[in-house]
Amino acid sequence: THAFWDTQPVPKIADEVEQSGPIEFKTLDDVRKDPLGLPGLFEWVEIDVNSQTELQDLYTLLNENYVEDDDNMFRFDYSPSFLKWALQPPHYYKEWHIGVRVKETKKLVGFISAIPADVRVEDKVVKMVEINFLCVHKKLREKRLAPVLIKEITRRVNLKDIWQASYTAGVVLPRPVAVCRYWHRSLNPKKLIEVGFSSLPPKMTMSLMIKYYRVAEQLKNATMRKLEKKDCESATALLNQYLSKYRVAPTFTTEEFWHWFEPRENVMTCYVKVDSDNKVTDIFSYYNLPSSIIGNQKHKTLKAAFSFYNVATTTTIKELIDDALLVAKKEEFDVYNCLDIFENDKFFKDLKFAVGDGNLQYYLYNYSTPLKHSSEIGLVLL
Ligand code: YNC
Ligand code: MG
Repeated sequence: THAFWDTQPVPKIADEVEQSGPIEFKTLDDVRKDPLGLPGLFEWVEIDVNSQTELQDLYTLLNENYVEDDDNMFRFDYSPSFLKWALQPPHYYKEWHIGVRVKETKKLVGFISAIPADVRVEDKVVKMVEINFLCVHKKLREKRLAPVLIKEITRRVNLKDIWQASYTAGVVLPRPVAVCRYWHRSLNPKKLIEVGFSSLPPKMTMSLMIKYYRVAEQLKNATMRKLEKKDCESATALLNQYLSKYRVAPTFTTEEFWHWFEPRENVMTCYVKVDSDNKVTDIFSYYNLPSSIIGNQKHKTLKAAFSFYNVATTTTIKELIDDALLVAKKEEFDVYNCLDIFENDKFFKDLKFAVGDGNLQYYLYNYSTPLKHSSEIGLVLL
């Protein structure tokens, strides 16, 4: 049982869901106007990510306390510039960047965020938020602070007349819309073995391993280049068209598209191919999310690229991602990670991806819809 989740508008694990739609209907009159109560030692704050010191506080909280793998060997290390980008898309609200500080010392010990997004579920575009970066300091775990953070962000989102949310988590809660898996493509096998991310199979030598994972030297799509502002209208149209074939997928305005895909050093890489009329025909993109390597003397950081949105029309998805691997290798990534959403399982085997351990669940808040296969999901959350 789930003392908190059983009180929330989400389907029960055992419910039969056949139709899509909201679970409960409320109006602004039903929403409390004052913040949830916090234990007396703590206070609510808004984190202003445009302030260097507040951004640094958030960075440090997450760097020391955010998501780890099941064996506690690696912990996500979202950079300050990544966090600024992730939290400030068009029409973001600063009051949705919620912190909890210790009153006396002002130490930041909790955080949760929401950003606005239009996500289509089956045939309906739903105005919702994406929830991310829920974090409670390690010393304050299992004291039921997380439900307070979730209820407070829900209240602040509801105050803007928004009643649905999407989020992903490694834990199983009531109730997943899809159960997905990461696959990993080694780019720097020697380092991945040294840090315990991968292991040398029996009868394999390090030099054979290095040779096996070598990437091409030339782009398969020789004319691919970085996305530029002038590509935006055409690229947005191409991406929205492509996303229309998935059961759960966002829709992007041109403005949102540019925010999410504009090349940003050490944050976002996006390449496009254009035809003779300057129309974008193919896109690959990935974001830069390193992990801290916990307790390794030689290596402190694992440099990981995470596949974002890709569209292939004049090439195959396999050749397109092969090009992404080449660029990621040039940018000195150690590994390229990719969920089994979209049509991604078409290229895993050929491009030498290996399946990861642990699932990533997709969720919707206050919206029920039948369970989806991972390949029906067209949404990437950071
Ligand atoms: C989780 N990840 O089940 P029950 S993902 C949601 N998402 O409730 P306590 C979670 N709920 O089962 P702790 C959750 N993890 O009793 C736990 N829960 O009903 C539930 N880790 O609370 C859990 N970040 O405070 C239980 O647990 C209750 O101290 C227990 O805190 C949890 O960002 C956490 O993995 C995750 O920092 C904060 O462990 C802490 O353990 C931590 O006693 C490392 O909480 C970092 C980490 C989570 C990353 C993410 C998405 C979050 C989605 C939250 C749900 C949003 C709902 C929609 C809201 C807007 C609605 C509108 C409109
Ligand atoms: Mg707690």
